[in-house]
Amino acid sequence: MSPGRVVLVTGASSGIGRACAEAFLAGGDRVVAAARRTERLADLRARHGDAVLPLTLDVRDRAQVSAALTSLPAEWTPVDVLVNNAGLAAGRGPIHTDDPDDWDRMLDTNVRGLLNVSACVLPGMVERGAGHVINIGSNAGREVYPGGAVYCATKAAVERITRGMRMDVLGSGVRVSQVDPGMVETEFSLVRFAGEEAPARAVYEGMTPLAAEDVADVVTWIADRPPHVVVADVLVYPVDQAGSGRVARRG
Ligand code: NDP
Ligand code: 8X3
Repeated sequence: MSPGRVVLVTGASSGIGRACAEAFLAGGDRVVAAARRTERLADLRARHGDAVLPLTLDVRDRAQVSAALTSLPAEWTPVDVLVNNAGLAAGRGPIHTDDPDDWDRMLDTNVRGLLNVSACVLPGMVERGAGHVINIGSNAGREVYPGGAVYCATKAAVERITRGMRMDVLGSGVRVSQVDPGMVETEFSLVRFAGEEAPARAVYEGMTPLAAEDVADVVTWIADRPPHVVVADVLVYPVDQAGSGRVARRG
């Protein structure tokens, strides 16, 4: 264990990101909690006080990300661990009827956003010869399913970036890992179905999905390995899932 680290979590206002923030805080780390919804971040701060630095930002906006991360208060630098978690899926329609704006949101958030944040944090890690980047991919990056072409492509891109990043920093002491969750019940499906509750709920009907905390357990376990160990990647499913679309449902 390495308590007292500064951990930057993107997408800390909900789901896996919020659970990661809570888990690192519970382990004695301090968390820079980044997302767009300021009020959610303020709630995290209210519950954990000085151990949380809320950072309102949109990972798609490179200038905003850069301004926010280059002006962190001195006591919040350097960032020891970066959890690149902010992301979303938008839509489940076939690609020929998709709204191209949804493609942009997914590509800009899941791929460019991850790069925008990494660009601000990784150079310092390499310079210091220490640090850990943990990217949240998905089983969707390892497979493709109908209605998921672009989302799956963004997560496949995350996998390529993780592997390439690990090669590029090789020898510096910086660690790069990836966690690929299967189905996790968060706000993910609500966002994917544009706020429609019935189709979002149906995704998890008759099966037991992962909880965000299950993924956070994996993320903190990876971060807590000794400095000479890098867990390259982990695929974590609920026991009711064995692949995209391969879900055991009861009732
Ligand atoms: P949630 O919708 O619950 O959380 C998504 C988080 O990402 C929110 O905190 C949201 O914050 C943040 N976010 C989205 N867009 C932006 C943006 N432009 N700038 C900053 N933050 C942003 O979903 P999950 O927790 O499930 O998703 C987290 C990650 O896990 C995603 O990368 C997702 O692809 C991945 N994943 C999810 C799985 C699942 O089944 N749930 C399975 C596999 C991977 P805000 O809206 O406040 O900006
Ligand atoms: C999210 C999991 O199965 O909806 O990455 O693609 S899935």
